[in-house]
Amino acid sequence: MAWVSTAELAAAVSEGGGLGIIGSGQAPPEWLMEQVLKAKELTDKPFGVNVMLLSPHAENILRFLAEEKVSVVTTGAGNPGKYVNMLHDAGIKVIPVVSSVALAKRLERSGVDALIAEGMESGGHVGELTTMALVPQIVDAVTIPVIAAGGIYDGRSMAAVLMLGAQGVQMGTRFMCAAECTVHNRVKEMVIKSKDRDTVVTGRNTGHPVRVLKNKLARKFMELEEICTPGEELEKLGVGRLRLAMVEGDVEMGSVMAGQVSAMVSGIQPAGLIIRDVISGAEKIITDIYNGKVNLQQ
Ligand code: TUI
Repeated sequence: MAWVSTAELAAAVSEGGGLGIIGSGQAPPEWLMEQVLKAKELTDKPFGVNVMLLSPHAENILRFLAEEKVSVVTTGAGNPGKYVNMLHDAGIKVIPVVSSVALAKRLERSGVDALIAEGMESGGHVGELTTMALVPQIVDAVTIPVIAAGGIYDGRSMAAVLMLGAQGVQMGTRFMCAAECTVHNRVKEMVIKSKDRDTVVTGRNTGHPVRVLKNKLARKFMELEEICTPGEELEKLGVGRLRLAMVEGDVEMGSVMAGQVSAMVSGIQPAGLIIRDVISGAEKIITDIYNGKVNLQQ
């Protein structure tokens, strides 16, 4: 959610009853510092920051976050094990995103507070397993709380992952079209127009597969991958493409990272309303089940 989940969206999510997360991606530390200070002005509620561990700025950003004492740090695209003690000493909860059971177990041993199990339905950097298969495997492998991500859009999907043993959900794509989200309007329009098969995973042979909405850039990647272009060349083509889409609004030559539930987003809604819709939808389904309205016996 780098360049998408800025201070405005994170604060609106926290104000709306969720835990807003600022995405830092590959942004320079100065940009993130500004965002954290802005979020503190916009809300008194707890919020967090996601640190993308492949970023050259990851370590500096983590040191800054320890000084600023944000409530929560989530991490993506790597193993944050060596930073856990520093963040805990600052009173920060550490919740890494994982896409495999092996890393989940390793991180539990490092003392992290919870895990986000993210299936390959999600946007951006993806693993190999779907949410449906990954979440119960991680729930069975660890004793710390598991938050499910990837493919969560509404009360139905939230109820489904709670059934799999998750204790909460992380949602990105639906919040791209939150009223408070500062992403470029052309990106919001593209998400709203998208259909079920409009996302694709590119970059598998760079070792960093990412799910994006299909556009000219994605098609270029697919062509180059077809002729086995070396990973380094593809990496070069990808530099700066996320910001180009999300901030500049170039939805043809930029990288429009979004999850498979993009197809379900049909309009702009305030973040607080999105949260209420998801929670009340899940509550209704679960109440119906416990009241016997869903009867599995013949
Ligand atoms: O991180 C994400 N989503 C992202 S990061 C990103 S920017 C990017 N830039 C260059 C190359 C690739 C991506 C866009 N979207 N989501 C969380 C996530 N983390 N999903 C999967 C993982 C993950 C994958 C492997 C976490 C850990 C991991 O293992 C590393 C290890 O050491 O075993």
